Amino acid sequence: MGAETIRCKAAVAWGAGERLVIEDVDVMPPQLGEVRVKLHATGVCHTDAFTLSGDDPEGVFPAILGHEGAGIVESVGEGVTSVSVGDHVIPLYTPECGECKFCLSGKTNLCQKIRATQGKGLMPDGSTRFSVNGQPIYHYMGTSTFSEYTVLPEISVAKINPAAPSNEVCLLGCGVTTGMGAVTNTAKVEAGSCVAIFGLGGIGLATIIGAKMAGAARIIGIDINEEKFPLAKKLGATECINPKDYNQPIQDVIVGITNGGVDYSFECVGNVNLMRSALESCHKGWGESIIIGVAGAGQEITTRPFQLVTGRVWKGSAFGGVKGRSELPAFVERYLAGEFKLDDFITHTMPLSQINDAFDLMHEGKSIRSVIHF
Ligand code: NAD
Ligand code: AHE
Ligand code: ZN
Ligand code: ZN
Repeated sequence: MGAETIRCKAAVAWGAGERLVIEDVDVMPPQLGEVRVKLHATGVCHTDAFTLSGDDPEGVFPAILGHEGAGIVESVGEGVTSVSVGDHVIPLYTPECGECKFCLSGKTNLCQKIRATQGKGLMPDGSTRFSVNGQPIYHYMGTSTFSEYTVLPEISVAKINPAAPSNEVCLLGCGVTTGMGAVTNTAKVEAGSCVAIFGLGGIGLATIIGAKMAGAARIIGIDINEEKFPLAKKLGATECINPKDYNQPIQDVIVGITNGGVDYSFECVGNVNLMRSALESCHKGWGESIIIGVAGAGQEITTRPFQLVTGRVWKGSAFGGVKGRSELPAFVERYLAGEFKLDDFITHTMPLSQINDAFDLMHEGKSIRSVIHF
């Protein structure tokens, strides 16, 4: 007999700018090529707050947000072959079908197989698996991890070592992988490099870990909240600076203290002015700036084209350029082997019923990551 609809608790975003509401949500069984996952834990990433704010051009409501989860496969739909009931998985907002033009290119992790429907808050067949009292609720980033149960396409889960603790490796579903991957997969930072990291939240701190692992000689952390500095230094920042302490543009400060600019910079905030600063902090001739932060609808980046003519490079990175199904399980193994820690990121834990606190803490600058446990 096939799986039944499950009624469970989920945090529903009914509208932009509203607080989430814990609802009894009906979660349909997984359909062809889909799996239903029981979440054990989920982190709260700034991108969830970004979409909830109404700034995301792809934001649709009502929706179940959340994209940084870990859990176990509860049931599988017809035709599913790569995962089984009981497998431990991390949901992927960047799937990996292995057969689309993007997957086959060898140049990107941005699988496009289901991107169109995912961006509309729908499953690949154009419908939704969530409802409240019969009203359909949209999915989010193909993952919707702020729910006790969620449904995902099979290509949107990475099977991981069951020994990994979900309450920590959920952070590999977005923040930590994004920062580490941006260093190794996107920038390909070399040993001895000089690196500047703008924004020392979950993403920036993971970028510091990646830069230290890559052997960067100098890692400059930049944030307007100095409470972020001690952890940044513990993780590997060689110095931290607050742009508010200077009466000249922060890029001029960085160029001045680095003998001409950094080899690599990373924007981990989502502020288009800071993206310009990050680019212009780069060394003439070769410096590369990686945009990780997500900016709102209508925002655009600017710089003098001369900055690029003279050799600086602007790049972007989504999920750290990491292919989820083929590369993420190895991140879990490296974590289990003790190569890097995740507990430093977890400043708060709470049950789903208190998820709004996680957003408040983020906006107050008091958290790195809040982890919701189910
Ligand atoms: P966060 O809120 O934890 O951290 C943001 C940090 O930026 C904070 O420490 C804050 O004090 C700092 N900051 C704010 N304004 C600043 C300024 N003007 N100058 C310097 N520092 C400033 O957020 P997070 O979860 O680390 O996410 C960071 C950004 O990365 C967000 O835009 C998020 O949407 C984006 N993101 C992108 C990807 C991707 O794949 N590209 C993945 C995850 C998150
Ligand atoms: N929907 C937004 C863009 C949001 C965005 O850039 N998302 C990142 C991941 S952020 C994770 O915390 C991403 O992966 N982008 C690639 C993609 O295909 O969405 C908008 O501006 O429309
Ligand atoms: Zn995220
Ligand atoms: Zn693909």
